[in-house]
Amino acid sequence: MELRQRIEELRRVIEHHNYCYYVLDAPEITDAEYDALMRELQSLEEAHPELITPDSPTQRVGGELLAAFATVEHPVPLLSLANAFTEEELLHFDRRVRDLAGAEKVEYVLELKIDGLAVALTYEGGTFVRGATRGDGYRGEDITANLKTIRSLPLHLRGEYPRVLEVRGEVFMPIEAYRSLNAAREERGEEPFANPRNAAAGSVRQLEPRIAASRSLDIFVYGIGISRGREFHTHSEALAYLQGAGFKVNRHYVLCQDIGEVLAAVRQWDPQRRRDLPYGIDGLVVKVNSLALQERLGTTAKSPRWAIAYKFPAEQMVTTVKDIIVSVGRTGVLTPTAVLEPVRLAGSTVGRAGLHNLDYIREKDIRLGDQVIVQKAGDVIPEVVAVLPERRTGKEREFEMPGRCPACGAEVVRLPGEAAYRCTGLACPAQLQESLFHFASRDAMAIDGLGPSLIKQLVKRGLVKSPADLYRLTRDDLLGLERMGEKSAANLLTAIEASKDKPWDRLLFGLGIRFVGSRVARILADHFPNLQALMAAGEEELKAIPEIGPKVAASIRRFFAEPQNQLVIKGLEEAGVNSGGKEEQGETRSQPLAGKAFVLTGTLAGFTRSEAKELLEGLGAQVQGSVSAKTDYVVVGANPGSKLDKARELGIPVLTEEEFEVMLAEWQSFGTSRL
Ligand code: 3BA
Repeated sequence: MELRQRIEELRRVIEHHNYCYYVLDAPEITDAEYDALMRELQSLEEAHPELITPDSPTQRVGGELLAAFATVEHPVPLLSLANAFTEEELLHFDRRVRDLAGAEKVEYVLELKIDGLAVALTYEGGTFVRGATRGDGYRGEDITANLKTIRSLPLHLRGEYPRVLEVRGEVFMPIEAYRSLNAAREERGEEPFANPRNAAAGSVRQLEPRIAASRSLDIFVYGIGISRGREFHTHSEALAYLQGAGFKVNRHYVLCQDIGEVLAAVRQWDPQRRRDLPYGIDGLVVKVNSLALQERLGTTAKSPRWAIAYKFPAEQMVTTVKDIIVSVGRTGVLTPTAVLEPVRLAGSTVGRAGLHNLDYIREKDIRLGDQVIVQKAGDVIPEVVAVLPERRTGKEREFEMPGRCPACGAEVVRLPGEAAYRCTGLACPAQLQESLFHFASRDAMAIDGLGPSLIKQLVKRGLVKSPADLYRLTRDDLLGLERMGEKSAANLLTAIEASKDKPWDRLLFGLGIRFVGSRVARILADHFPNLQALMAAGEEELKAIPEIGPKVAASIRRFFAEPQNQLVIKGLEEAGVNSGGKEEQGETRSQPLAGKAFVLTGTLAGFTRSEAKELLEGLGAQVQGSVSAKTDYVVVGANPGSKLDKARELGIPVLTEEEFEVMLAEWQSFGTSRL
């Protein structure tokens, strides 16, 4: 047989046996037979490396060590799910759906909510080409190499497939694998993972695919984000298709004729049945079955109106408060935390519980040494819900807020009208550490490897006094730190360097301005060409932006008015961190669209949103996050949102993608002909 043919046949056969073993859980051959096939393929590929393709089953393991994950823009955002905590809230959800639909009853699918990590998998021409984390829903990280190590993830779709298919699912670590991983970690003196979800997240985000490969991850898929070349009519049809295409679809989903059937199915999931599953779930998901109705219901800013997560009631345990410790946050606020006698609760070991502030401790009358009821629901921080005063021995002691900051010794004050106590130390290392940690965090500058213990050392040695100092660190600075080898130092410097090119809304979020979360940062970055323009904006101009209220506007002004902050920003810009580019930059180019404001809505087939934005901005236009009287054009893709209605209401010209493309070409040639 021809070599090429044999290789192709081996790949087909191996994939088939992967499917039987990992998806169907019904192997057709022995491990030894499987290994022999794999070895034959490996040796043929070794002898003919030119025939290796990225979709060969040999390529699941052993990708190159990565310096950092690339950012992936989600063409269709991965929205979040609204929550319901009671049956009443489910009934309310159903009433709203029926009202909006004008229907007597609505068909739903009830699914398990797998406690893992949401990912999007892209298949082009039936082949797996890319996988990304959900990230903030709009942008995630490219984790293709690590996802390929999951044997139940098909590298090729079975049967007929759409040209482009983007599938959404949840990567998780089975409970068994989680237990043995933690046992092994503890044996090596490493910190165990707090729960299977963290273990899965930590593994998927390993820069060393070989480590990810050793972590027995698995995946269930539950939805389709994009399908070009095939239409679906119901969610259950999509699930059936995904199953047929070779994916693992969780078998516990049920099609319900109305909300009554949903509630009956929900009641089946008592704590015992939940514990019997070999993987963790943190609730159930109710989804409208008809895709036409889903479309009509649409989405709110954050989540679809056609789906809701039902969270199981929190589990509770009794334990002892051994101590109450105080930590200092980024804004100097002192936060008390209860140190507990560790207890098993809702699938993880709980040793700490958040206590919010002194008022909370007084209100619940929590004392050192008290027996308390702690509760934990899903991934939220455990809390102390009540004290058991009848169990007091008289040895319990009241907690007092320290008068001086535990980190820097500066005076602690309580501002009038605030529940919080704050450290007044301008140079408080705890505040600095927290702001650096936030700056480096995933949704901000995503500097991998810059964790809390490293930041602590950098601050303690005076190497870093502000985020700008991170960009002045040298290899020698790092090599002088504890537990820092050549390789980690090089990786960290690469990660710091790479962070310079992040979109500037991340920098803005990373600065840690009060009330400026990642969403507000994105809105601001859509509105202003760069950080300098934002810094120059007055409070009125800020308030004029839809979604920016007076509190946020005042906080932004206050932050930028502070000379210390201006200095840090100058340092960041001098270090070459992307802050949206200099305004003068455009002056050398022709800018036929200078002064024009655009809004993009819906999914464009030909470009990602950021490509379209870049093109427009390159021509001098401004791309806004929402439609207002100041908008000049609205460009609509597939499934446009309420922005389209708003544009029509205000009589603003609406461009289809084709019209947009034609005009873009004209504008571009206009631009060059003038050069
Ligand atoms: N179904 C998580 N979101 C889910 C598509 C919607 C959705 C989930 C789900 C929004 C699970 C939020 C993040 C995300 C788009 C993923 C599920 C699960 N359905 N079964 C309705 O098992 N954890 N998560 N957004 N895809």
